[in-house]
Amino acid sequence: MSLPSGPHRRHNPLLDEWVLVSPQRLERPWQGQVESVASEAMPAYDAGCYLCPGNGRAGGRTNPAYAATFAFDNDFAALGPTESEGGIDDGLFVARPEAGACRVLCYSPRHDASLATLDVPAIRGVVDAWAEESEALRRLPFVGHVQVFENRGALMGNSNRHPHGQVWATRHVPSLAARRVRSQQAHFAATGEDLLGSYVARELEKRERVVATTPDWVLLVPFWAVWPFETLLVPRRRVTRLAQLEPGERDSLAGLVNELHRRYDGLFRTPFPYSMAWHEEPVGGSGAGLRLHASYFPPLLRSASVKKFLVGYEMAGEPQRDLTPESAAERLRAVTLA
Ligand code: H2U
Repeated sequence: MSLPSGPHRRHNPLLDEWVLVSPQRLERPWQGQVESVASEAMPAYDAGCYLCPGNGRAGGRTNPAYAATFAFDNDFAALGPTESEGGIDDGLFVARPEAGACRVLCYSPRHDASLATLDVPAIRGVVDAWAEESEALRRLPFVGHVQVFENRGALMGNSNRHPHGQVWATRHVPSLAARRVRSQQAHFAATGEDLLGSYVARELEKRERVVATTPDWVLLVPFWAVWPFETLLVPRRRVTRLAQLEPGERDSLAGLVNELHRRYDGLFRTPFPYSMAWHEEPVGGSGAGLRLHASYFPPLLRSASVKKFLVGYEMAGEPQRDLTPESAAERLRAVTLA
């Protein structure tokens, strides 16, 4: 059995949805198109940045003179610890209050740093901060799920280049996270194996979509990728939370995160925009059949300015892509690392 060379649909077993792949629409071969995008010089410190050390934030708060990572409560939090009053449920109109917490996590005091330029020990500090922030929120009595994520670049709605991510905690497990959990639990109930463990083992045999590996981690373009250069980062040992990672696994994750960012930035020679998310087990479950993983969803398609839009057919029907995940993995592997 081989992959169809023409139009076909691929199943995403984590979200139980399909992506339409139309490889024949790529009329021309890859040109490795690189635009000369003026890369604005970035200062190491920006007096106008609300994330730089010592600077003021909304509401009159001031950042400390931090030297590594720094996390704080989002001054414009989407959620608070106290649920609002009220709620309706008459079958068609359903609205329920939600409680939670929102944190902002600065990866470095340097305004001009990125996960591509920070050294591996500094990125290890970011890995530790992801884990610590998540655990601290999980301990709050009203928290049922924690989402570590990052939006990078103006294309993803973030105009502040200071390297940072966010952590949102909610009482309820959000819709997409709940689907990931349900799929993994169903696979485990049916097979006795964890879905991502089995999937990654098969990918390591095939090697078509693997971008890079370490003794502890596998980085690949998933078979069901929607975004052109979407990647999935999976630990070889089954853990369900960042906090369960051993020191060696954290170091090797830091190295691989750095490599991935250098590959992304090198692809179109531009600071690659993306949304990134860690998928940890919800609070209070058994974790059986689940495996920690991270997703990178980058929108760029052909160059620093040509992005993939999820519009029209995709809003109405299902996501569609022309570039195959196999070609995307090949192109990411081919990036020369400076
Ligand atoms: P982005 O990653 O989307 O740029 O988010 C940065 C967050 O920083 C955003 O959620 C918060 C915004 O609410 N913020 C503060 O908490 N304090 C400020 O003074 C400005 C921005």
